[in-house]
Amino acid sequence: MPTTSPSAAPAARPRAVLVGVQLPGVSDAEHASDLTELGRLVRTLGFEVVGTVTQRRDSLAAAAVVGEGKLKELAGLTGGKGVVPTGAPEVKTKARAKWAAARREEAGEVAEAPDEADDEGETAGKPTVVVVDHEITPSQARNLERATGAQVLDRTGVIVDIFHRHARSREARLQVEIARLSYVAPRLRESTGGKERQRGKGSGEAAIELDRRKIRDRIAELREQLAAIQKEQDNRRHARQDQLRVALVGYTNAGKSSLMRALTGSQVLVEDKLFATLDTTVRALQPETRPRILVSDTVGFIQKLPHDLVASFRSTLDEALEASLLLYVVDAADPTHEAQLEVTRSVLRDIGADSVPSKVLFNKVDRLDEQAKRALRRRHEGDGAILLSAHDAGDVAALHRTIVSFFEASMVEEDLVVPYSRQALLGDVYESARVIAEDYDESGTRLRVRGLPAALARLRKAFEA
Ligand SMILES: Nc1nc2c(ncn2[C@@H]2O[C@H](COP(=O)(O)OP(=O)(O)OP(=O)(O)O)[C@@H](O)[C@H]2O)c(=O)[nH]1
Ligand SMILES: [Mg+2]
Repeated sequence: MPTTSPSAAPAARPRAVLVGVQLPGVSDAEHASDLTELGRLVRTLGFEVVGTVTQRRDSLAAAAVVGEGKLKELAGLTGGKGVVPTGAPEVKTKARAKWAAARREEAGEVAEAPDEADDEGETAGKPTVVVVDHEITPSQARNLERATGAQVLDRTGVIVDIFHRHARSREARLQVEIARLSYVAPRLRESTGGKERQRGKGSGEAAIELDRRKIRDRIAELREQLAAIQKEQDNRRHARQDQLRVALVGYTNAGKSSLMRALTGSQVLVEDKLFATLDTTVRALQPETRPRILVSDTVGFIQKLPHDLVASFRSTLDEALEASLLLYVVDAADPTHEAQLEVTRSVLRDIGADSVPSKVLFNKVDRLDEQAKRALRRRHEGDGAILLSAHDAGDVAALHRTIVSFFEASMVEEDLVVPYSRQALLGDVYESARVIAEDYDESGTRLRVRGLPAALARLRKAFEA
């Protein structure tokens, strides 16, 4: 067997093969774009995609996702035997052992991508990871692992791992950890099934039960911590309630954070990676307006986002729910952008944010030629959609004006009298509304102000108290 020289090994990234089943009702184009997206997810995890195995089937094969013939083809790539051994002990590979060990680690780091250098020799150069574009059962995963000799991940597993790596804030970390443990727990029992059978009933089973109980306890503990943090954040959000707020929402990698930077001058992370942002950031629109407008950047969406993950990011999305204006950011240069917009709409519908006024922003138009731009403009004529590039200062300034005029339209003008006994509240008035004229008489400071009805109502109440 050829061996790679040690000097070449450290630079090499682990190789992965993608597996997709084209189910009835899924068009060729949809199937292809699903796999393209899976490839981007897998590369975001740091793997190199070296092949794709697809099959048209009525349903996923119960044993190992794909049929026997395809399984052989897949195993040919990874260097496995290509058959599912019935009742035989689990195939032991280094990748598999590492994977299992990491999965069993109660709350530690996620499985590292297998180190290429370790797998030199019989599997040198061969892909060590198989990624299936569907949610698969633990037994399908185990069978695939046995047949291919590779580590097997499904779409959910990949997304959970990306989230785990990208989570920065304490809240995001807690959310991801809960989702990850929920994903791991049911798989734990099955993935160690081979060992269990080998030893017979007894120690193996007890150990797994212990692991699972530990995981359940850990999840409960994390949920408590999360609840405490979220209570704090709810309070903070509540305090921002009657402020002017706009949220950037949309598919992952659409350019939300880039627009956030351009609109607010903040240094939020922008990366050509999926799920670069997992935390909500709130900053004031720049140049600042009176009253000021707050902009929030949010976590991106993706098709087939696992339900657990949606649930764990619920509080992050509450930010969107409470905005007065939602900007749906779309990557116009992505051929599947219409489908991506639909995913965004459906997630927001699910959380009840579809009644919030919104505008669609077709971003990255600098990457479109004139013809494509014209077609896009024609398709969205009259629906109020905006074509722009986050990298174009003129476009960003125009968006700034659009946001300001949206809020202007919902603001009203009123007179407010701030009694002399309440002058300390003047600062609050200047924060929450725009003061057009100021005068003084015996009752107090008389102000002509412009602001959102809710903000003015709150101020008036404060003066009376
Ligand atoms: N050419 C071009 N690239 C853009 C534009 N806007 C964003 N990008 C690039 O698209 C990639 C993703 O941008 P982000 O702003 O991180 O996207 P996001 O929506 O915040 O992504 P997530 O946080 O991963 O959901 C980066 O490489 C950006 O530089 C644009 O208008 N034109
Ligand atoms: Mg982002």
